[in-house]
Amino acid sequence: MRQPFRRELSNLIERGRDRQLRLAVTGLSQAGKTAFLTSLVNQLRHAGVEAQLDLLPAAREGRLLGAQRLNQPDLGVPRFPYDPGMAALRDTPPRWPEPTRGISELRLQLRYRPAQQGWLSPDIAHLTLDLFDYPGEWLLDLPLLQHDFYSWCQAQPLHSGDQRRALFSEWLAEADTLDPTAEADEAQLASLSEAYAEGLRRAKQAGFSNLQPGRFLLPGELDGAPVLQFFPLPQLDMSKEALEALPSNSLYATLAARFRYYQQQVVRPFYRDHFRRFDRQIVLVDVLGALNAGPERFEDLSQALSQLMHSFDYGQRSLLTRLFAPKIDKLAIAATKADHVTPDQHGHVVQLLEALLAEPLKDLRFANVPVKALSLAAIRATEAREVMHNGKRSPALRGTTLDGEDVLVYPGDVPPRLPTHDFWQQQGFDFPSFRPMGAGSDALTHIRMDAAIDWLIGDKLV
Ligand SMILES: Nc1nc2c(ncn2[C@@H]2O[C@H](COP(=O)(O)OP(=O)(O)OP(=O)(O)O)[C@@H](O)[C@H]2O)c(=O)[nH]1
Ligand SMILES: [Mg+2]
Repeated sequence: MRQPFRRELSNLIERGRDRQLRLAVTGLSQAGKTAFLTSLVNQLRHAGVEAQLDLLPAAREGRLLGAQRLNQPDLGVPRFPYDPGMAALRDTPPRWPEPTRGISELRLQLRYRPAQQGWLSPDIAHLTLDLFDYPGEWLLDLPLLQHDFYSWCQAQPLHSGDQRRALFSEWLAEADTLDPTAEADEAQLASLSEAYAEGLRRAKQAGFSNLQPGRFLLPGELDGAPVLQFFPLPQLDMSKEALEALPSNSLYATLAARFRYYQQQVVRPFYRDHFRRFDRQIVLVDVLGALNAGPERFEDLSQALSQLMHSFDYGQRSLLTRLFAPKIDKLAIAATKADHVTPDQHGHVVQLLEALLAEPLKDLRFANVPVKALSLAAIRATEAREVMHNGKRSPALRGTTLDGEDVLVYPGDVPPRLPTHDFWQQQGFDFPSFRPMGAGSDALTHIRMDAAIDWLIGDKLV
């Protein structure tokens, strides 16, 4: 194809696609996805008026006129509960939006004035943003698609870490003695599956992240269905070939068949319908929460995220992939809830996030995908203050705890690298959970939502 013609065609396609962007908001349970989406809609809806979006040039220059919600493409999927979320935030006292129990979708149309006015360019242009929300627990299942039953069993951290092992102790005591060649006993499978699910629930409660299968934690319409009656086998002393040659009524073959069914009938459709076609991505990580929770859970989060990032297609878009196989060509990684630490610590939070995601970041660099790391608070719950301590000014945070107590705290220093043994020994980091700051009818107050929005969609608003 001749060069000028090719460029022209590419521009045309780019302009066509530009009007629509699918943004993946990725994060494990409680990472802050719903808060991010609620704030995103709120900021963009207030963009033309009182939202504080100075780091987003289109808003700063007064070209971003606002956003409205459109009917989403898939009428079978519930709408993202923006209004209930805002109602909770505007309540007295303000409350956080509810944890997510199922999938919901959202289509936003942004109106803006293009930066450069030519005789062919329109006065007003539109960008449609497709977003969706889901329970973080279900996201944990995406890495399961890369496995067969044998490799899945081996990939589960069943014996690693004292705290984790203790949470699964009842299940492990029986599962460790199972003979994969024995005939499957339905009653035993049902009770062991329930014990495994109970272990996962306890581990989630204790702050662990790397928990599969995710539907065991939040079954939705699958509650009680036999497809959820399986678990990994902790002791596999035989070769894969020998195990796979076992008769279909053996324990191994029965569990493997249920695993396959779960993978193909539950996880694959979820992936196919919602996770395949994205243009941009923001990965939200509750780094500070993990720091608060201790070394074992911190390491567990790092592993869960590394596995997860293999589930997405990254790479520069070519003419063909733009049309037929969209890839994520730009992403942001964000440490959420940055208002849990004083502003002087924000730089360290970003460095720590980069250290936590070191492995996936290497792969992304190799694929030449631009990545920006930042810390943000989608919905602020604290204000930065200064206090006099021993005659010196020190930074502090003022907020209201979930129990309604007004407090002034210094949560501690954030290490700029993966925490050392000494850091964990000193237990140097602690903070309470805060109530969100009330919003009234104004835009929600945030930290660096504008920087995140600019990185993710700013280039489409020129
Ligand atoms: N201080 C502060 N807390 C936040 C912020 N965003 C979220 N949180 C807290 O984190 C909790 C979880 O946030 P959600 O947005 O519900 O998390 P999620 O990723 O949607 O979680 P699931 O729906 O369970 O997957 C909230 O209930 C708040 O307590 C923030 O910007 N600042
Ligand atoms: Mg949610």
